[in-house]
Amino acid sequence: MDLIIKNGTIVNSKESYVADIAVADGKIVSIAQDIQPVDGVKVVDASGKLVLPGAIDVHTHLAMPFGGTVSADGYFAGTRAAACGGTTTVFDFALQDFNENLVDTVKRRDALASPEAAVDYAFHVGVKDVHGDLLDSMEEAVNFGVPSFKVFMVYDFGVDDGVFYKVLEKAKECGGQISVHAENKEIIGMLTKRYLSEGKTSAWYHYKSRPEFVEAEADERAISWAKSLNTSLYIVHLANKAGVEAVTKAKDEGYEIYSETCPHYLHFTKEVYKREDGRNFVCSPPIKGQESQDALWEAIRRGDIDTIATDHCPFQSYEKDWGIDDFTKIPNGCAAIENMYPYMLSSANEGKVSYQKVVELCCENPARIFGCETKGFLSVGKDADIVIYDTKKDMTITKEAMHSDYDHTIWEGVKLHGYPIQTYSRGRLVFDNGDFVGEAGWGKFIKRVSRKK
Ligand code: DUC
Ligand code: ZN
Ligand code: ZN
Repeated sequence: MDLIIKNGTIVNSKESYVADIAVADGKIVSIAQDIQPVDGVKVVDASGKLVLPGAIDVHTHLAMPFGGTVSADGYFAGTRAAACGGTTTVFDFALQDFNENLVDTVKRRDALASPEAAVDYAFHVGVKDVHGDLLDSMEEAVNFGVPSFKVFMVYDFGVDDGVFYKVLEKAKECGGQISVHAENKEIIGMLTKRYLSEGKTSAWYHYKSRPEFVEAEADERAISWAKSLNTSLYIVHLANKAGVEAVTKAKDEGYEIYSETCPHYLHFTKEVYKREDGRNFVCSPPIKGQESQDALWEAIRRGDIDTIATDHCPFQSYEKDWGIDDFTKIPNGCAAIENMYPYMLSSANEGKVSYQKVVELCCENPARIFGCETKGFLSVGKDADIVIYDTKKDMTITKEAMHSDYDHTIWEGVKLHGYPIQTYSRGRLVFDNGDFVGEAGWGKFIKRVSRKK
């Protein structure tokens, strides 16, 4: 035995109770009342504190070439910040090159991540080319322990409807889980051209060119294809009310449709795009109106949102400034990797949802949907990815207090009630009272099980 966390309130999605947790060799080996330490075991008193599973952020873009630059957090900075926000597993998107086997895509990105990661990590593969036998390499990726793929309906690396459908069919056959970034590319293109030609170039027109229906229509279309194949589909960063309704309807009809939303859609509204610093909030899909935000919170409470993840993709101020006079030149993306779990837990502390619900959304459901068998739950045999949370510690988010490499954050000044005080990654302390105490290279590549297992 290496570590005992004593007297904390253990929170899983279905129950919470006071007990001790014992850890050996990175695993939880006992959860019981009054576990007695043996010589040399570190004992941490968690009386009055919550003891939570580490969060799993299934949506990040680290060191991502995008928008004419590369996102500001690489694998070390991003996972360091994750650890400091209680996130102990980070999923990144490995985007396929044209003509590249999908296992090679994973290996190419893993060569960057492996020496740098401070917490455990996994990949989804962003698919863009399925010609020849590349489609079959989806099955190779599943067998390699990477059973999840993403298609984009927008961007120059997006796929057309036919390719998306083929990918869905193949995933059904080989046990893959498909995620989709759903927005209507044609309408965005047309509206963008129109606004630019009218001299409407501020960040507000980023929202105006991608309003609610642009996302909803794509959600509905993507869901209808998954339904036609009776296969599963996971909608990333769901941000609009009509899309939520489409997900609810599909779930009610018995289809395996999952949805994820992100903290920025739950906290901010489209009004941020009218601010002088509106460009800093530019991400896609854009943040929507109050009605959509309310619908997201209601869907969380009903169980129609399955996961919270970040879409963490920060850029530096000078890069955001490229779009001062032209919203199309603003690199899309914002920071959140260190804020997701504290923000959701603070929402629980304020009574918006329960702590158990937050653990379900941020830990248990991501582990279940994406096949992380050893993560997301505090029970004997699981990895000792553990967060100690002080419900009484107040925190105001500032760029200085965060642990990323970005130079600004959209979360600046947001007040949280309660905050993580320690994070353990497989039993190793990686965050201690405000400080990162982990190391690059500690994080392991997590191979996962497929839906067909
Ligand atoms: N949206 C963003 O805002 N950034 C990264 C990729 C994406 O889909
Ligand atoms: Zn996206
Ligand atoms: Zn994304």
